[in-house]
Amino acid sequence: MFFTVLTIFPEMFDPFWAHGIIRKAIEDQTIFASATNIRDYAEDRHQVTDDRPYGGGSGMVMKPEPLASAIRAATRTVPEAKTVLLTPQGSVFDQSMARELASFDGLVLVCGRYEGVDERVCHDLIDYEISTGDYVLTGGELAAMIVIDAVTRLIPGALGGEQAAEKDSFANGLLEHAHYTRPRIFEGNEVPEVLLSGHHQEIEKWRLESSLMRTLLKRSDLLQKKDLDQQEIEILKKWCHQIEKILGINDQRHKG
Ligand code: 4GX
Repeated sequence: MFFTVLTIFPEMFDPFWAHGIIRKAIEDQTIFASATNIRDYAEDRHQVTDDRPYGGGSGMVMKPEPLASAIRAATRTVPEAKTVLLTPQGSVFDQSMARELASFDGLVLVCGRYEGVDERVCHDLIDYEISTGDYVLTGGELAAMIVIDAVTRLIPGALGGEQAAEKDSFANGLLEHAHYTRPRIFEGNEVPEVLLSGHHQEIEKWRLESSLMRTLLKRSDLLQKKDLDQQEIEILKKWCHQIEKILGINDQRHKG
């Protein structure tokens, strides 16, 4: 996968490329990453990348010419690459979008600053408009890092041998189960007994129940979207039954 970032602050990406899974993926040539300064494509003496908005008002707009030249240069280098603009106006980024983007050979990520980008550039040269969430950043750089990070870990070989992208949150539409490590007792709190038992089938069942419970309590919207399998339905029905029993007993008390 080729990531090309277009930004007026390419140095923001130096520490991002230099750590952890991203660094390893670059070293292993699982990904190829670069950040290009849009200013390098400005033709005027002062290398200006912004201008005042037509119609007036405060703030500045990214000039179309340098940005268009930068995008064209990037897509000439990786012709199969898709272009992505990071903007609050985009579709909200999620794991399924990360999977879709991971299927391409290259991504050109355009980071806007100021009030935004001239509309004609968006219209003609951008394949995907993506928002990382409903809040306002000072520029698209952090959003581009989020997209690159989430996409990279889905590329085969990016995560170490035993780790696998299929096992974690959202791979199956559920939040991850609770995790524990040593010591067995921490500040008076014990690790659930079953995890010490070595009984793999029981452990898997406990983990599924933990996943389902956390998703139900913290993100019930995810459960509503999910296509539940038979085992998951059985667990939810069991809880439902238990809750109905408790409510039934309480009802009796109020009547009686
Ligand atoms: N998820 N911003 C981009 C400038 C801008 C505005 C319009 C292009 C079009 C953001 C987000 C985000 C703030 C980055 C405005 N560029 N990006 N910037 N949320 O808030 O991705």
